[in-house]
Amino acid sequence: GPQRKWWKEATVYQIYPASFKDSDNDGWGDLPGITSKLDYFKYLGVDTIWICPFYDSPQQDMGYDISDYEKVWPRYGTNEDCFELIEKAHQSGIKVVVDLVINHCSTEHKWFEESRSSRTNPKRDWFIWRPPKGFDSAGKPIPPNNWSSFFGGSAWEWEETTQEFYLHLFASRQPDFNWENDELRRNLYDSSAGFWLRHGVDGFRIDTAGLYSKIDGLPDAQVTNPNSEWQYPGPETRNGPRIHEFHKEMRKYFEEQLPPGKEIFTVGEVGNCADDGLLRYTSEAEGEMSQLFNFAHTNVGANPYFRYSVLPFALKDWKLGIAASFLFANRTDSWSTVYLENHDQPRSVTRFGDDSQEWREISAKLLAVLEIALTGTLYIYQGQELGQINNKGWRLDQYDDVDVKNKRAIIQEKYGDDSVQMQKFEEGVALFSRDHARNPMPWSSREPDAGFGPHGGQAAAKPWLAVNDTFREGINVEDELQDPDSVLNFWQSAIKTRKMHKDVLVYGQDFQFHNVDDPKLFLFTKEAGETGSARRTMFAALNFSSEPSDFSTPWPDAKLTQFFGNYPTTASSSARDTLKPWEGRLFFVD
Ligand code: TEU
Repeated sequence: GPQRKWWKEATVYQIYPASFKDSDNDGWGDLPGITSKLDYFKYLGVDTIWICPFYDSPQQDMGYDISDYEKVWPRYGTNEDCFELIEKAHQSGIKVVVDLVINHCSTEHKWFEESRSSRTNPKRDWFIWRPPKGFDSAGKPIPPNNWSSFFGGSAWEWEETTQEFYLHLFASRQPDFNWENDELRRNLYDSSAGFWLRHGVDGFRIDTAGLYSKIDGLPDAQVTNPNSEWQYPGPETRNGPRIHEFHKEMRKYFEEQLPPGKEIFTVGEVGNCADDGLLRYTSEAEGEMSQLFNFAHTNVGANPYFRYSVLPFALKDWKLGIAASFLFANRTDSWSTVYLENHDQPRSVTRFGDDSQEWREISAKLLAVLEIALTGTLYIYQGQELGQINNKGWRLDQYDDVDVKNKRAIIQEKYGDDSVQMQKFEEGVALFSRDHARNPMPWSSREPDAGFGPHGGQAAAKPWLAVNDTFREGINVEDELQDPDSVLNFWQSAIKTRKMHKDVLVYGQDFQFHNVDDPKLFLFTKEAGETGSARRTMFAALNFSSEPSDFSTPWPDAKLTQFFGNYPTTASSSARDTLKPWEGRLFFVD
């Protein structure tokens, strides 16, 4: 089986600093707020935290637009606050992973300010500058190619001063670095990663890890959206010709910074990639990254070219997506991840469970049963452990995300506010907006704004984004701590179970579906150990519907022993039985 490593067994808790805990009453979460909750992580049983970007930034894209890699954004605290957080976390046995955002920086970063100042500046080539293709009849410069930005519109921004465009795959103030430049790469590794490695971090989540090597000549993208002037540059930007070389070089740089004996891990956000590429990125022998996030299962039901157009999907599509996110690593020296939520995804109960009052808790627990049973490093996103759901009934103008704002403006201009297009967009945003994951964390049901800020007589500052109203209906830490049947306490026991049976739950191999076509049931087996007496089989029976469903095991004579589930365990453990609505059970097979 796979080689044992602390970072394979870790349960990682992802923190969105803006929305976790506001310790100084300015309406924004901060690093001291995170430090104040170390006991909460211990209670839940997680052993690693990943903190989204907290570096200096004008916040066009919530800190993914960095103006200084080596400085904490003042609203999040000081560098000393960060060093203290790392030290105290380590004292509590908690590892700290930080975000590495290196496809682009902010236009306010000093390197870009130099680069844009003149065509002959020594840092000109650190970014991707191109002359216009020509000028239109009105004298307007035409971008060098037809690429669209992920956040809408052209991926090129015109600069009057030097009469050239710069490339930005994301927002207009997130210029892409030119990774072809050796000097840029060296400086980038050292500033973005080296600085924090020297201050004791235990790993990196590598942002947009597949996008650094653009294909030569930056050719036009294929037309996938005939309604738009700008096209999504998939093959032109993803997993490009030099990407593996870059990752090897970067990994080598990391190793050089580490004190002897210290082992870090990296998890790359790769999104879309064929299996051989996924293997290469994560193979121990290749020495690139430790593990990656694939989007196969989170992209289900979303149009790959426009995430706010909702597509129908069957349970089978999702099952296959989930398997695609880890099966590539089976019986290899690669490793994978298990996640359903992050700061770019809506709430998993709304998306893959049932967020009605009747089924919310039990379906949230079912998702926990599924996740602890999958092979890979497990990630939980803040609020997921509470069974948080999407914001309900929000108007479009309540969303803060640059992605929603930009695309709304485009639809407004093209079709108007009362158009069918806008109505469809609104429906898509209600399901898929990233802001559903970004509300302040609900700590309490009694305090203003769910206890996000500090208390004790001070008037609470308005949080940067409104809280989700569900904190009044029991979805908050305080109430859930007190309720033994809460989703929070269920997650605590789920994490314990995963650790107790890590041989099969964390490290198990040879995952196999049973009746993969079944529209309600999600049945699979996995194996711990190799062959012979050391081999142990587990069977998972999960009902993704609000009706009771009969299931049978793949083997009529098998004796099953249930070791975990989200309803009280039944005595009967025969090879045929009925699952209650949203019920999940994990068995050993003898
Ligand atoms: O996301 C990169 C990414 O692939 C996004 O296009 C993602 O699919 C999108 O957010 C969905 O709308 C990373 C970060 O996770 C995201 O928060 C940043 O906005 C983005 O990079 C730019 O740094």
